[in-house]
Amino acid sequence: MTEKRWVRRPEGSNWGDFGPDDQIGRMNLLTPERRLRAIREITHGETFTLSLPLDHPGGNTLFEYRKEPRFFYEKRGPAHNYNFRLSNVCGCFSDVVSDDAVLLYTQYSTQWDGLSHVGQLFDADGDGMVEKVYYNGYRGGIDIVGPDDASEGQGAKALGIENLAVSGVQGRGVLVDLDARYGRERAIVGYEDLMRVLEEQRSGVETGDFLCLYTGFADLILEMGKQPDKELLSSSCAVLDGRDERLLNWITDSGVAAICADNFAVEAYPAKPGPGDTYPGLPLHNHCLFKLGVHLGELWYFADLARWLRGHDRWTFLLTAPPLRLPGAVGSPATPIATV
Ligand code: UVW
Repeated sequence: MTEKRWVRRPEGSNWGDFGPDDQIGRMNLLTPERRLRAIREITHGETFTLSLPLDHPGGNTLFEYRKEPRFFYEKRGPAHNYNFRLSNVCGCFSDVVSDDAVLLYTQYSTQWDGLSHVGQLFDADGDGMVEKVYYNGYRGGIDIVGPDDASEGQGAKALGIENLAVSGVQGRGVLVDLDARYGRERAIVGYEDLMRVLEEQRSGVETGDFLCLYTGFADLILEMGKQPDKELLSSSCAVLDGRDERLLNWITDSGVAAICADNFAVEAYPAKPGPGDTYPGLPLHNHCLFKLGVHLGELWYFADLARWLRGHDRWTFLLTAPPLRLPGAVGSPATPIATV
């Protein structure tokens, strides 16, 4: 077993609790017993896809650097990768074959944020020097590297999304219907608000659950038909208040394995200013990804599932949501499935 990577861990973090080399955080809570409990949620055998088509929202989104998938032609011998005649290989072959080449921004649409997605400038050695640090003390420039770093290769050598893929992302989902409460109105949802909705639903959240927030945002995206109105999107539907300490403490205490929402960032972005001279611009990401190893699902699609659950007066289901097993990726598209 290796030494831990830090001398001081961030206040309120669980670094080291799942071991010094842990790379999946609270997904460790998905034990066989909890999966069996989740499977017992299946009463009708019906499934719902919780993904948008991955070419949505369409065009440039709120995060302009993320672009929609681009298919391109690649040379394949004398022809290219679509409608390739296998007679190019042997004259007697009658087959035509198409292969894809796609430039995919992994966090453009329905996705998982990996634990290497958001870190902090933090003094993990306790020597007064801040460094780029991620969950469990993994370092930017050493474990998560880019073209500006001296180390070879790019991407996440640690905390890559492939760790999540092999961990078996399956457990009990609890849907919180914020859409029913707030509709399209912009609402910054804090602890009290969330508790009120859970209470109205008569829903409880248990250790190892996936907290799924239905706000109606993905429905709005679909209605926009790949012509996203950025102004409208950034002023619509509910988002969590990442500056609400009571909400953050509840996330810690609730034991949720992950939080999944149908909006861009789960939380309000940009968030309200924080205390001090420097503070996290994404306080809920800081709390979840950096401190607790709680993965965040974003731009999921919940409308059909929500309608069914509401009609059956229940809010729980089996959730199966592996990311791509793409080594080194800091996030991944996902096609989550709910089974009821
Ligand atoms: C950000 O960088 C804000 O990303 P996301 O919301 O996808 O986690």
